[in-house]
Amino acid sequence: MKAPVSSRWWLLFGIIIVIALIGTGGLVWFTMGQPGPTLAACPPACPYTFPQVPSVLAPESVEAEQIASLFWLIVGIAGVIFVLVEGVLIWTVLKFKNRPAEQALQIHGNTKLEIAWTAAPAVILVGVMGLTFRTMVDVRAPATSRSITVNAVAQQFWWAFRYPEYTTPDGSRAIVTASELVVPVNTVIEIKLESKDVEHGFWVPELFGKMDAIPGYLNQMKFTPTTVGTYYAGQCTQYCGTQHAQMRFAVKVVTQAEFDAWVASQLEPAVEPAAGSLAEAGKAAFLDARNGCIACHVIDGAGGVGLVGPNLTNVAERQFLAGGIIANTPDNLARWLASPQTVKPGNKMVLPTKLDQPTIDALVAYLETLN
Ligand code: HEC
Ligand SMILES: [Cu+2]
Repeated sequence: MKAPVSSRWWLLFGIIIVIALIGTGGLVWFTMGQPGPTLAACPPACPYTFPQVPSVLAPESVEAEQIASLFWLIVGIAGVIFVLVEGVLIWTVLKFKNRPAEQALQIHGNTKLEIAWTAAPAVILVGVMGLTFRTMVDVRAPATSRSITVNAVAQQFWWAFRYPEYTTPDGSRAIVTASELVVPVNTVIEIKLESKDVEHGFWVPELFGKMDAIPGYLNQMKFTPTTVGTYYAGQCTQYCGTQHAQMRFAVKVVTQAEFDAWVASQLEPAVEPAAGSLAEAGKAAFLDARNGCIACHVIDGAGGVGLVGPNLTNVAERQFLAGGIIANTPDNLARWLASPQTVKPGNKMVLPTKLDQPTIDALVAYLETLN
């Protein structure tokens, strides 16, 4: 004679479930309400907000579409199995539920059943593995249509994008941007992924699967964007140091005509600041070795040798600065130059001296002309 499950146990079970739900919900609500360190200072240094929350379930490229389809197929298979197993379970519970004064039938194993429930999952898993391998091959298949190559270079704590095929007529300079990858729609974008220091991860959920940037090793991947517009949010996905979470980047998908115009404007030589202007003083400050800029940055046509920091040749054309964390406005630029370590603690821009306000104003005026 077996005792039925006591109602006290049901009560305890219910209480645990309710506490778990309230706890999780409360935690999510609490963390969502908390401003991060950058937000606390906002405004004026408001972080850049991407128009769209990243999602693998909103694919906007041929490859992301293939990955999402695979996901839904596996969810479908798992769903059918779930319904079958739970159905049989509920059916058994109801049909064979404990009735008073009844001796249960004693069964010791059933070879056919054992084989069946070992073989069936194995067959299903091998099938899922096959589908996965096929998708992995598909998303990495060599481009059969028009393609462009971009070197994506990761470093603590920002991304550089170099377009080796788009150079000035004399071939002396290729397009280089930071934190912002601009690509034409319906074109295969071949990414050559490198890292300058530690391991980083390259990922835009709407556009392609995750891939690591490994020092000393060239990883390759591709994506074919299908929708014009939005800045898709990218994020470093391998912990790489203090500012890993603020190592963001964006992909902007434009029409071919817009892309051509962008290329042309990126390759134009910098406009020389007018004599006696504030921008001219800024250029002098940039080139002044005491301020350190030229040790880490390059502005084509002006100077600089360093490759530690982003190429600033067309910095005014970018939507945001410092790994996609602050909008590119004159105010934010001034805050950045006044104290890069306050805006992004631990980043690799360490100034040899603190800049005074007139120098900052001049530098901002100069950097704003670089478009
Ligand atoms: C020790 C090297 C170093 C020095 C010196 C330095 N920078 Fe930087 N700079 C960096 C690095 C690294 C970053 C990227 C920081 C990040 O996002 O993590 C950066 C970012 C920037 C940015 C934002 C660019 C972008 O696209 O995100 C600007 C603008 C800038 N620096 C201007 C200057 C100016 C002007 C000076 C001189 C007063 C200067 N920097 C001196 C290393 C340096
Ligand atoms: Cu990183």
